[in-house]
Amino acid sequence: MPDTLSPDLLRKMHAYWSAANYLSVGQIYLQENPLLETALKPEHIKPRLLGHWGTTTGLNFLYVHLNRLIKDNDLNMIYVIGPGHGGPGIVAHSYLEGSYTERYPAIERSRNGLQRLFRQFSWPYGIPSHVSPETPGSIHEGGELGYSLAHAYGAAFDNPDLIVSCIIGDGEAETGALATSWHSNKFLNPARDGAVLPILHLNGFKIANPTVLARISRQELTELLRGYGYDPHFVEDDDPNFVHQSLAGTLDRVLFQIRAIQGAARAPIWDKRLERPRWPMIVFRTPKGWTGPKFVDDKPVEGTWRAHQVPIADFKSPTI
Ligand SMILES: Cc1ncc(C[n+]2csc(CCOP(=O)(O)OP(=O)(O)O)c2C)c(N)n1
Ligand SMILES: [Mg+2]
Repeated sequence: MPDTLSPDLLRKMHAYWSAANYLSVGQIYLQENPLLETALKPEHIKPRLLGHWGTTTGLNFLYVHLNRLIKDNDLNMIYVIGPGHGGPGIVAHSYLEGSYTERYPAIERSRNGLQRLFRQFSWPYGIPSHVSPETPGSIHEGGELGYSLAHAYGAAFDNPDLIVSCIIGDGEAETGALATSWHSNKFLNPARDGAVLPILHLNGFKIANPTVLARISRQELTELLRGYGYDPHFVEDDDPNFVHQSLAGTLDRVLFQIRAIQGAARAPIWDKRLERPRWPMIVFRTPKGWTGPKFVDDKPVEGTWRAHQVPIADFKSPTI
């Protein structure tokens, strides 16, 4: 099958993802030297480190790809994320897009602005480490995991032109609220309502533990999701180049499926069959803390529970 992304677009999207990831790490760690123009010193690092790296790079990846889909197809789409603790990533995108500076002119698009952007994160009188009302474009802050999918369906009802992409953490998926929200597809009318595209972020862990959905076989997970009434598409690997093409192709296919379901339901035919459609969804299986340090003090970090918050936390006794 031919690649969905041209080499030039792939390069640009990868660069955008890398920039968003850099801005995310910078917010978590740096109080000085935002462009790393001089060698990193302990005093450049914030004294109290707080933030969530583990979920952020995956969320950043999905954000860039959904933007490509929106631009290519002129979509009306919103982005609902269960793991709102990936706050630095969303702030990074808002800054890259220019909205952050438009709303907060002191956070300029310059070295000084970057320093302020980094410093304010998780800082007294600054901004919280989660997506919050201060984040441009944010319409609701959660905190308690479990409600992303219910909100996504709520946004889609009676909104026929809207597609709601909804990122669900695999830990979040273990909450009662989320586990029942899968069934909301039974209430979605493809003629009158918009669409919801659930994306299960299967990064394997929730804080310090593995997740159930990452420990069952792929067949069992497929059967579970089909049992909820979905058609799951798997995008999985740790090689960004492969995942870029795989996700881009998958997003094109699920959009085609959504449009086919809606097109059939909205066609002006008096005797159309009233069968409940099987809506597409995506299982996005990439490592927790993707692109971060593989090992710290001889212990594996990328792809493990250790990547959940700050992957390197102890700068008082560096071993390298
Ligand atoms: C109901 C609820 N329980 C516990 C927490 C604390 N908490 C914050 S992040 C997190 C792990 C989330 O794991 P997952 O959904 O897999 O997101 P990931 O960071 O792995 O992308 C937990 C348990 C919470 N916010 N809400
Ligand atoms: Mg997880």
